[in-house]
Amino acid sequence: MVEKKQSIVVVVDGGYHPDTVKLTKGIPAEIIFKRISDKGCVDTIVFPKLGIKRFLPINEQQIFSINTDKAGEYQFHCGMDMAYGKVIIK
Ligand SMILES: [Cu+2]
Repeated sequence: MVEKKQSIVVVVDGGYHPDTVKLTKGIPAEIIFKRISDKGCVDTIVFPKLGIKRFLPINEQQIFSINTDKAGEYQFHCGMDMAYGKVIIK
């Protein structure tokens, strides 16, 4: 059996690019957030349903491991709830 892993980079520059991350259920996944701009208030990222709130240092990669055992949708947003993205697991 081949060990597979999903790895998606999201660039943060005042918004999220891409703002929708699609993951395949059951395959280990990581999302790498890379903030490249100090525009706006995207220095903090929040995944409300997952209880995650993390600072994104500028020009550094922050890796989030995502549990893909269950299908679902997880919204994420900036520290002030203004910029949005979502993770879809299916
Ligand atoms: Cu904001």
